Formats: sequence, structure tokens, C-alpha cells
Amino acid sequence: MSDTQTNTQYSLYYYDSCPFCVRVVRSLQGVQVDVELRNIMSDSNHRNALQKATGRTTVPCLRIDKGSKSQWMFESMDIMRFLQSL
Ligand SMILES: N[C@@H](CCC(=O)N[C@@H](CS)C(=O)NCC(=O)O)C(=O)O
Repeated sequence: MSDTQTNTQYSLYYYDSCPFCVRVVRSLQGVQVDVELRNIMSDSNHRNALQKATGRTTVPCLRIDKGSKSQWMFESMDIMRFLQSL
């Protein structure tokens, strides 16, 4: 694993009844990095963080933390493609 990957943290904002989220969560089995699951229905802190940072509550959303910088990625296909490319 490269230095960039070890210094980067990945979190997936999701909820169980969202079919797009289910696809992304299932696809995590094949990826090389750890992705923390953050359910926005069971934890309002996660929902609030997503809304505050992006102005949206759309899931799935992948949060990529590098140092003090956070990037937020929407769109299930983009998220799956990105994680599989790591
Ligand atoms: N095209 C998006 C669709 C995502 C989507 O529609 N998510 C729904 C839940 S299944 C949602 O979060 N809706 C509420 C909102 O957009 O605030 C994707 O593939 O990720």
C-alpha cells in the first residue's frame, strides 16, 4: 500500500434502505482499503456532518480525509469505480 493510501481515511455515508448504498456497501468486499461505514439514519451526527459539509443529505457519499482536507464524492458508480481503482 502506498504512503498516500495509508495516510488517507475513507468513510461511507449511507443508510440500509437505500438501494444505491446497498450496492456500494456490497462492493466494499472487493476493495483494498478500509472504509468506515457511517449510517446517517442511526447517527444524526453523521447526517449533520454530511449536510454541513456538502449542503446535501444524499447518500451514498464517500468522504476522503487526507490530513486536514476532506473531499466528498457522490454517485454510487463513481464511488465504486474510485474505490476499486485504489
Ligand atoms: N444517482 C445517485 C442516486 C442517489 C440517491 O438517489 N440517493 C437517495 C437515497 S436512495 C437519497 O439520498 N435521497 C435523498 C436526497 O437526495 O437528499 C447514486 O447513484 O448515488
